Amino acid sequence: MAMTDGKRTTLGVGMVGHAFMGRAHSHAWRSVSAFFDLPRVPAMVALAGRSRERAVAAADRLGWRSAETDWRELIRRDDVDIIDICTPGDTHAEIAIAALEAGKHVLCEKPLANTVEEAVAMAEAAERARTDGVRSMVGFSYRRVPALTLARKLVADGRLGTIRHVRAQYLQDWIVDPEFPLVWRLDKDKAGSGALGDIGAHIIDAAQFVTGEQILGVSALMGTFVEERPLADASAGLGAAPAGDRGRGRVTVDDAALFIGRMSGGALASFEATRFANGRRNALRLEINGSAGSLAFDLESMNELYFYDGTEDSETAGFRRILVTEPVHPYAGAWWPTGHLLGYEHTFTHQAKDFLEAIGTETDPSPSFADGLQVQEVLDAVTRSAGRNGTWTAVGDSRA
Ligand code: SOE
Repeated sequence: MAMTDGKRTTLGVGMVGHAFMGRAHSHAWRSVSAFFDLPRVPAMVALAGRSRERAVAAADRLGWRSAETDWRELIRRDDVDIIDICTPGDTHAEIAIAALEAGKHVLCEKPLANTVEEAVAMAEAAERARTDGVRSMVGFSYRRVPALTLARKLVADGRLGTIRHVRAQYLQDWIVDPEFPLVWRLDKDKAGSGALGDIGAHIIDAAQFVTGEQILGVSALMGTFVEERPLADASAGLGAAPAGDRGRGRVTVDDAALFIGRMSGGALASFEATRFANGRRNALRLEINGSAGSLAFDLESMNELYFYDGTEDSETAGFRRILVTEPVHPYAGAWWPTGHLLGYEHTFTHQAKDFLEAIGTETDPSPSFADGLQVQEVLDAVTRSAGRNGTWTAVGDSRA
């Protein structure tokens, strides 16, 4: 139930999970109304986590008013209007569908689900709830990097002409050490897949978001370089501490996934998602070449966008660096004076802002669960292609 806080109407948020993503989302809910003028402001009502002790400590530290040990309690509460799902993928479908059926707006971390079947059920539940004004969105937070939002605008404005090539990479190296423990992100039952779903999903979404085109078909290779690792505390995440001596277990997901694809506008695309790019900590890179120009972006320098305008005089033409911190740039004007940089956490604040705005203005937020399902279908096509030595696989034909 929306409540009035001073002049503005608040929306109660209940967040499930409080690890890496829970911390990032908490930061966003805490800061969003201080920087953006919103039709509805969030109230951080309650956080849910399985262990009471950890949930209470996390709620206290991250700024939540209360803690629950069962997500169902969040859904039952009248003071919770939004359910924010920050748990591993194996729980997304159950929580999201229950929340939507209870009339709560839902923000769900990516990838939307662990399987296409789950994603279909979620998209259907979202569509049913939508007719009652209940909103849902999937958390592809990198759409809210100002440089990538600007990249999309430049493509839409025709500054690149016809898109010929998309080159997308998401390079990390946090499990290069074979002694890095077997955290949940390396467990197929929990995570659905490895590098593919966790970071490949981001470049699939980013490439489609920026170009406005969809991936139609793929040929893929996937690999797991380290097949056994020390057992760890199952809830441990990125940067987990050494596991101690609990024995070893099997890695059941991919360490790396590579694929080529054809885009709906005719562009040829390549994608590489890996956790074994030694020295590359968190490099989401996108280069797009069009008939009239090119764009290049690297998340490790996330305030910059490189633009090549092929219509310029060849004497002075060349890639130029746009520092995406001007008031005219997406989201940037709400923060600091020109040239004062933004970071990873701001993308989640922008995501919260866009979601609250959509709820407040009764419009559909983007990316929708249907968009999340489409990315899930690309992930599924990649997995099926890799299982058949790279055989060309159309996206979406598993449901045909
Ligand atoms: C969250 O958006 C996320 O995809 C994490 O799940 C990845 O592990 C991280 O490295 C990028 O962000």
